[in-house]
This record gives sequence, C-alpha cells and structure tokens, in this order.
Amino acid sequence: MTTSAPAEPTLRLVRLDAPFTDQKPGTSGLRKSSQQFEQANYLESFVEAVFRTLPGVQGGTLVLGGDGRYGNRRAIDVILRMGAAHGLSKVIVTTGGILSTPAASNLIRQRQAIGGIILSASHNPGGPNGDFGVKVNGANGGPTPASFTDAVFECTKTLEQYTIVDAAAIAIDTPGSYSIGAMQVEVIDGVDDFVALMQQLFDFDRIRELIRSDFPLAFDAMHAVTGPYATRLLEEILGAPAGSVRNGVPLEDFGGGHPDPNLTYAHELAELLLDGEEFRFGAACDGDGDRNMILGQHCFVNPSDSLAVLTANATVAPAYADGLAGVARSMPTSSAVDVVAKELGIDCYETPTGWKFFGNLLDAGKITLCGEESFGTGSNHVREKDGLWAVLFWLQILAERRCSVAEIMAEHWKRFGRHYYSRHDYEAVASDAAHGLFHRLEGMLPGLVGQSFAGRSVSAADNFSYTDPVDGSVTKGQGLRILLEDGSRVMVRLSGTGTKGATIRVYLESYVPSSGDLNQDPQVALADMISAINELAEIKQRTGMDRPTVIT
Ligand code: G16
Repeated sequence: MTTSAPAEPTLRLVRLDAPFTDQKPGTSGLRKSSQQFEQANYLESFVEAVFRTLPGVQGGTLVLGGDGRYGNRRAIDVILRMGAAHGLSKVIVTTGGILSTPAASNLIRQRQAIGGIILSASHNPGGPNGDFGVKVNGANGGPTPASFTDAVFECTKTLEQYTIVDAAAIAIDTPGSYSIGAMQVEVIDGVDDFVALMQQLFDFDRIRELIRSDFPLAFDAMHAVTGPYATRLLEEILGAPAGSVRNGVPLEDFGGGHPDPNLTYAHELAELLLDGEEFRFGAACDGDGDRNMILGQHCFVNPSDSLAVLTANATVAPAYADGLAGVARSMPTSSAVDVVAKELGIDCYETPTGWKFFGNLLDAGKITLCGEESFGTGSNHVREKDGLWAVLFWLQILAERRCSVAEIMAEHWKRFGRHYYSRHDYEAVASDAAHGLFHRLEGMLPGLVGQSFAGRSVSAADNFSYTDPVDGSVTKGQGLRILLEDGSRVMVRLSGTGTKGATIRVYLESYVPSSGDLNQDPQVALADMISAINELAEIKQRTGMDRPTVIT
C-alpha cells in the first residue's frame, strides 16, 4: 500500500467553442469511435453533464474503472480530476483501471457509492480505430434509467463550460491511497470483492471436484476484462489447469479481435468445442465481462435456452436453493424461460431490450433471475448481467448433474419442448436504408393481422410497448413484433449499441413441443420464417446484403 502527498491542485474552467449535439446515450451508455472521443473536450463534455445530473456528487463516493480498452487510462485521469472539481469526497479506482461491469455493480452496492462510471464499449472492438464508451450506473449498481440519460443528453446540448482540476496523474497500477485536493482516491484490486461475492453464491467445493475430475475446460477472455477474474476463479481457486483461460491478458485493442462472445467472433473457441474432442465445457465473455457464451462438446447453448436451463436448475446453487421469486426476459429473447416459469408457478416478465429495464423488478424483489438473447444472464446478486456468474452457474449445474452440456439440453427440451431461435444481424447498413426498411415495415404491421406469414396466420403485429409494473413508466417503440397463431414470433429492431451506420436485428422463434422433432438445425427449423421476413421487409433489396453479417 502506497500513499502520496497531494500536490495542490488548481481548479480550471474550460469554455467550449460550441456544445456537442451528438452525445445521446444508446442502449447502454455513450458509445462512439475512439476518434470521436479523442476530439478536444468531447469526453469532458459528457462527464460534466453526468456530474451535473447524478444525485449526491457533492461529498459522495464514486466507483471508476473500465474494460482496459484504448482510452481507459486517459479517461480515468480526466474523470478523477473532474470529480475533484465537482466535490466528490472519494473515488474508488481499480488497479490498472481494470473493472468488469458486474464487478463495478457489486462495488457500488458494497461501498454505498452514489454510482459508478464504467469505461467500456462492451462487445465493440477497441483501439485507436475501434470504439470507446462511457456507462453510468446508479446507486443501486444498475444502469441509469432513461430519465437520467435523457437529462444528461439535454445538458450536453447546451453546455458551455466544464470544470476540472490540474493535478499530477495518480499511479493506478498498485493498490494505494491518494488524494487530489480534498478528494480521496482509493486504488483497489478490482477482482477481490467479485471473487468473494461468487464464493457466497456457489458451492466452490463441488465445482472444484468437477473440475479436478476428468473435465477439461476452455475459457476465452478474448483479451478483455475477464482475464484476471477468470484466471483467479477458474485456475487459482477452482483448480483448472494453467492455460484453461485463453487470451487472459487484457489488451487495449483486444489483440485486434472483436470481443463479442458468439459463434462468429469467438469462433476459435467455438471450433474447439463444436468440432474437437479435447474439451467438455467452453465459455467466453465479452469486452466488459457482462456477456457470456456457453458451449459443451459438440453443443452450442443458445442464450435464451441458457436462461431457461438456469431457471429450471436454479436450486442446485446455494444462493437460489430456496427457489426463485420470478424471472424476466427481454422481448426479443425466446419464450423458453416462460414455459419453465409456468411449470415452477412463478411470474415471468417481458421487458424491452436493455438491462436497465430489469432494475426495478430486481429492486422490488419481483424477480431473481433475468436474461437476454444478446448473451446476457444475471440475478439479483448485482444489477448488471454477469458473464462469469453464468459460467460458474453452469459449472455448478454440471457438478451436480454429472452429465454433458448436450445431455442437459436434450433433457430440457424433452421436458419443456424446444424454442427454435435465431438472430440475424445486418451490421453497418447505411442509416437511411435501415431506417427506411424499419419504418416501411412498421407501417405495414396493422394490415398484416389475419394475413398469412410463413404458412401461418398473423395473430398480432405491433411495435412493442412496456409499462413498468413497479413505477408505471411507459416505454414505447421497443421493436416490431409479428406474432403468429402457433406462438411463433418474428421481431425486428435497430440496434442501440452500434457505432457504424445502423444494425438491423431480426429475431426468429418457433416452438416445437416435446413430442416433436427436437434435433433440427435452427436455421432449417426457421427457414420458412426467415424467407418470409426477408421477402416482407425487402431486406436484400434495401440493404444490398445477401446474407446476415452475424447469425446466432
Ligand atoms: C447492451 C445492453 C443489453 C442489450 C444489448 C443489445 O449490452 O446492456 O441489455 O441487450 O446492449 O443492444 P442492441 O440490440 O440495442 O445492440 P452490452 O453488453 O453492449 O452492454
């Protein structure tokens, strides 16, 4: 532990030539290219608006860290100096600035902070030519609601100046206590508290027994934030052989990769598991550690199915041994968990895309588990989705059941039926073309009801709207839905996290009961719906793309 005497900082007021008008946060914080963030005063403008909007800044404690991408260290330095200028009493920073999103959520809650700033563009690539991002979480540890991000955006649009102090940069590579004027800076290891939390939730002895039996596993940290967490948990504590964690050193550009744990961007791991015989379990997490992909030998677990399996088997984990209060999923996530919830006799909520919509349900104790098709699963232990939590949960189930991942899936479908599901992404589409496609389809929806679609009749078609059961707030325009008479669904959204052009997401779901064919390729099972939506929405003509960029 080191301590330094503070150099006396000087308060400085910086006038902007003109306010920035493009700082509207998307699905998860402000995400832009690194180059945009490097414009003079760009980061500072957004941070100023955050400090003017976040309750309790004067005298409050803030948690600060990020996924280690290019820009992380500079942003930490700027935010520390602006925090001192705005009267924070303390900032908790993690060594090297490395802090996963779920670990940040935990720290905010443990330390009774007013919130946290997480520097990440999540699963988007990093580096000077990649993306950067700033996410702001509130005192409950979760993403701030739209009312907050809207207020920040409004503030940036008319911002004329910001305040910052000039002070020497704090050394954040080892734990220590520092100060900038009256503001304390506590540098801590970002892994410790998270590991302690996981040890409370799961039976580590059982998982260790599994891992030490003949159970080779591969975890791909994708050169992103989970490397140090996974190495500590899986190798050092749970006894997986050294090297089980791959790409475990966080790099500023993620080694040139795209840290999105899916079959396209984590294909090396996918090939090891799907084509090889060496490993019995595989998993990957994204840039900031909140997403996860689960693989077994010759078996990919669709994220929607993963939520359903965790729900059905929840009581094997000590934290959930008494059962679940309820569950929730985002609208485009398959209904696999709904069927499990029904059998368990618990409530199941359908929310818009975005983890922030689970916050009220978790805080009110209405749900214990929640998840999204976008490779996110989590519980009431924090207020973010949690990649390594999901990995440990799967290991706990496997330790209890002592069978393969493929067998767990087969048994699950035999019991509950199978929701064939796929998402087709068309990335970096020209913005006009994507919006044109979307609005044309939206206009067609009322006329579709009663018409035939993929050989079935359309029972309803709308743009999803959500009324929060806790605070009654209404969120409209959350994605186009075409619902078919047999329960099948097609959904279309424009992504709120992309930074290049627009990304169109098409989600497809079709249910087969346990007596039906449970072993089809999802692309084959959904083929009629895929061609029906391609034709209806004129995807090829309007995007110029023959096939999706990413299929999951
Ligand atoms: C964020 C949100 C998720 C959401 C995802 C996809 O994830 O936290 O709740 O499902 O974006 O959003 P979109 O479809 O709008 O791109 P992350 O991991 O990027 O923070």
